[in-house]
This record gives sequence, structure tokens and C-alpha cells, in this order.
Amino acid sequence: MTEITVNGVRVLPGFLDEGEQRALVEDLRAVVAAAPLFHPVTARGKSMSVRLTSAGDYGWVSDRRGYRYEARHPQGMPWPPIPERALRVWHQVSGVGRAPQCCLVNFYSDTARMGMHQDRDEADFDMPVVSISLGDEALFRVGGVVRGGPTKSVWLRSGDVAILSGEARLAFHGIDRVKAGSSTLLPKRGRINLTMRVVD
Ligand code: MD3
Ligand code: FE
Repeated sequence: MTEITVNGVRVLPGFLDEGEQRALVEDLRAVVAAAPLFHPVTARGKSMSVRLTSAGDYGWVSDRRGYRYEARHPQGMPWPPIPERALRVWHQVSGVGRAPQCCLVNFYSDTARMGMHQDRDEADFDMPVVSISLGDEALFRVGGVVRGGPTKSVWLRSGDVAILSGEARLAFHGIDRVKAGSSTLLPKRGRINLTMRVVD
């Protein structure tokens, strides 16, 4: 298995084969049925272009009060369990003995993007974040721990797994664009990214 490293982010290209990707998409249909995707609103009142939901003990939410992890979906229901197939990936690559408490599910339409940010709402930055990409490829940008520094970019493709640990755990990162129609995994195109996290 080849591995590339971009500013400390480890990417395992094609970690999941097509059959595993399709099975994971089916698992996610159940997650989205139990906890519908929503457009988060930032504290400044702007809607994010990515729609998201979560599975696990906690989900990530953002509204006019700010962003945080919550034990319930904005509509009040508990988050569904993290799919076993995703947990297996975590245990294969994370290098830690703990299970993730949140699996954040981001859905990107053709025009969605994610601005540069750090993931620092979790209590312990020694715990990695593990990402799984599904569907259309996306241009992922990663810099250092200081905003505005030099960055590097890499395309994340369907089945790729990324591991964010060590120096890269607090790196600024974002998604510049999605290449519409570059994958046939999802019937209506688009991209899904899962990130598993230990929260507290
Ligand atoms: C680098 N998601 O959900 S995944 C996010 O493709 C997020 O949806 C992007 O950034 C996406 O917060 C990128 C890769 C990723 C995830 C978490 C990281 C890279 C990271 C945390 C620290 C450093
Ligand atoms: Fe992030």
C-alpha cells in the first residue's frame, strides 16, 4: 500500500476498494435517514455550502450561538451509531486504542467548498482524526499551524483515507473545490467526507 505525506497529513490512496466504498455509502443512507443533513449556520449568520450530519455519541453543530459538539441533532434526535465499517477503518489506521466518539459526515455538492480552518473543538489533540473520502474528487489544501502560511494541495479521491496526527493535527486545512462527475460512486454525484474524532 502506497502512502503519501503532505505537510504531515498521511494519505493512503485507494485504501477502500469499490465494494467497500459502496457498502459504506449504503451505511450512510441509514445515518442520514436517522439524522438528516443540514446546512450549518455560522455565528455570523452565514450558511455553510457543505451540508453535514454526524454519527456517534457526539455530533458537530453550528448555529448563531457558535459551533460545538452536541449529544443531539439540531432537530432533537440522538445521533445514530457510527457504522461498523467506518470504525474498522479507524482501528486499522489510527494507531490508538480508543474508539472515535464522533463521525462527522460532510456532503459536498458540485459548488461546495470548505474554507481554511483548524479542528480544535476536541479535548485531546494527541488523538488523531481519520478521514474517508467518497465520490467526486476534491482539492484538499493543508498548511501549517499558523493561518496564512504556505500551503500544499492534493486531490482526495474516492476510497482515500487520510490520517491527521502529530504536527498535522492542528494544521490549517480546507477544500478548495470538487471535480463534478469525476466519480460514479454516488448516483447524483457530489462528494462525501467522513471524519472520525475522539471528542472528550
Ligand atoms: C487536517 N473536512 O470536517 S478531511 C472537517 O474533506 C474537514 O470534508 C475536510 O476539514 C473534508 O473538519 C477535510 C481531511 C482533514 C480532516 C481533519 C483534519 C484534514 C485535517 C484535522 C486536522 C488537520
Ligand atoms: Fe477540518
